[in-house]
Amino acid sequence: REPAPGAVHVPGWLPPDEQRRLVAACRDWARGPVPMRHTRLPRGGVMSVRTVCLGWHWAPYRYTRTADDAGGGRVAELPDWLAALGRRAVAEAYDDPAAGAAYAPDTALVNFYDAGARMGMHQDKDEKSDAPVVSLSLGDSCVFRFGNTETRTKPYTDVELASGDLFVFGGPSRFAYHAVPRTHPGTADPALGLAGRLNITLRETGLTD
Ligand code: MD3
Ligand code: FE
Repeated sequence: REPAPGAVHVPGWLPPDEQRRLVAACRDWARGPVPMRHTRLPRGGVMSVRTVCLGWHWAPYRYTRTADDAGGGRVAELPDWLAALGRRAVAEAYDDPAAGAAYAPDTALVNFYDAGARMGMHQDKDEKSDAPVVSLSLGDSCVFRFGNTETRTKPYTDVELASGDLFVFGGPSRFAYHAVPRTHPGTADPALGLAGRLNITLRETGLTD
């Protein structure tokens, strides 16, 4: 399903056993070295979502290797198996093995949504690369709002994202505005053992040390 050029939604892409493996990995990453926490915004706000980063730390609005707000620790490495999962995601979403092979994500942002958490309309433009963003959803389903590249308002389309869904945003969709206006608490499969929603995004920062 392609709601816009370059934006491909693959419902149920991750089988249940791989979802459980990813949830377990997220639990591990949430413990540190830089713990999962609410991101503080430069103008004084605090995001309702909690985030842990791998590879590079996203501090609004740039990427660093260390997190100044969490004891100055260096974030954990991005595991090779997760980058490989991203390559497989791009290859399969675009049905293009070459696009998959060329994908070299160097950072992952893991977002956790409790029942009240949401994310306002924004663009992801802190990366110095136009490589696709890969999104994997786990746990509670949510409303994902996919907008346009010009404004943070209409036209947009609302898409339901459920556990195991893959979304790849590349090409003309890479810099589109998007948001998570709400989740649907309690909709996760109890067998997943996750109360809330996790989203993993893989990106290329375009940075080198
Ligand atoms: C479309 N996360 O971390 S994932 C984010 O579900 C973020 O946690 C949301 O937006 C979440 O920045 C949405 C889907 C997503 C991610 C990146 C995109 C959609 C995108 C970049 C460009 C266009
Ligand atoms: Fe985003």
